[in-house]
Amino acid sequence: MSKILVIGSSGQIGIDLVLELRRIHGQENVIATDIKEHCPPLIKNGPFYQLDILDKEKVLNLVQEENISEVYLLAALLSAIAEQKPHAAWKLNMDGLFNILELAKDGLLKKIFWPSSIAVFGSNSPKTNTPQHTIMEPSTIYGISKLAGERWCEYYHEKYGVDVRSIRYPGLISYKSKPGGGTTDYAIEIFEKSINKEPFSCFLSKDTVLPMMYMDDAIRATIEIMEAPPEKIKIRSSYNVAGISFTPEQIAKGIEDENGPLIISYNPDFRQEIANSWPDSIDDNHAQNDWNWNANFDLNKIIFEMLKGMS
Ligand code: NAD
Ligand code: AKB
Repeated sequence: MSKILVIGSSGQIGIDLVLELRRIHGQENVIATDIKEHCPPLIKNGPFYQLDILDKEKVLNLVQEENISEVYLLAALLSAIAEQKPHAAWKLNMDGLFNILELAKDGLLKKIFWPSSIAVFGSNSPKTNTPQHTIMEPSTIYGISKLAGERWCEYYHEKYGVDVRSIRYPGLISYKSKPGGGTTDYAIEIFEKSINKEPFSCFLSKDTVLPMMYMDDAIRATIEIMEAPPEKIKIRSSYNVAGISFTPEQIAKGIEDENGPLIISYNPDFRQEIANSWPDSIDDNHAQNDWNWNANFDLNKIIFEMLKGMS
């Protein structure tokens, strides 16, 4: 039986995704891999290997030895870290993708999932209800790498028939694993501070609106796009998907209503400029029409689930 490979499985999305894929396909059929040596306890219930996505030969060997047919490629440097290490980010985000696209082009993989981000948009894109097709001039190295990756995905699909599927995740909110160094990470840290009754210094201004999504919605979107019949996937760059939009002040108020007072100060740093260049909200009509996408979690539901999950 062919198996599923998750690369970058120990990160924020990887843990939740591996758990859900194993629930659907069986523990032994979903192989978790990460450059980090140790398997996170939550995904110790199935196979795990240390793997560097940039080690092309090792990736090829694993794909052949384990009879892999589907890859979820999650290894990347996110927006804030990528600004600190632009060359390393470009190398990982681009070469990692090429290594997997090439395996699919050579007929070794049937299907690939590769995530893009709302970071593909820039200051010249419409800010509200940012459409699927619009001006895209990202100003971060992360956004540039994601936009280039989207173009390569479409190219490999058009030229070589590679079945690659992608969504532009908004900022994701979850508790099973810590976030990996993005601009939207404040919306997770704030829960930790509220639960520990510690003061929270927010690195974005209180009125910064960003598109966000609860992890359960993101995992469902990922699995739904991968399970959709190929003819339904009309966009082979990456689909806009929307959850909800809120500001630091709005989420702080919602958390206080549930968990009591929070001492919060707003101290914007370099991440403010990144956030300012991103949309306020996303129009995901194409995902809704093509493969029936719809988010379930509003802000109140997210706050409830996060406080429950983290306590
Ligand atoms: P993360 O940083 O939490 O996890 C990435 C994982 O990749 C880490 O466990 C890391 O150890 C691993 N990794 C790093 N270099 C590697 C290498 N050379 N080989 C193998 N593994 C390596 O990131 P995440 O939040 O889980 O994001 C996963 C993907 O989703 C990324 O492509 C990211 O751009 C995208 N995305 C995430 C969000 C979000 O809010 N989390 C939003 C939009 C897009
Ligand atoms: C980040 O902030 O870098 C990510 C993203 C929106 O891609 N959460």
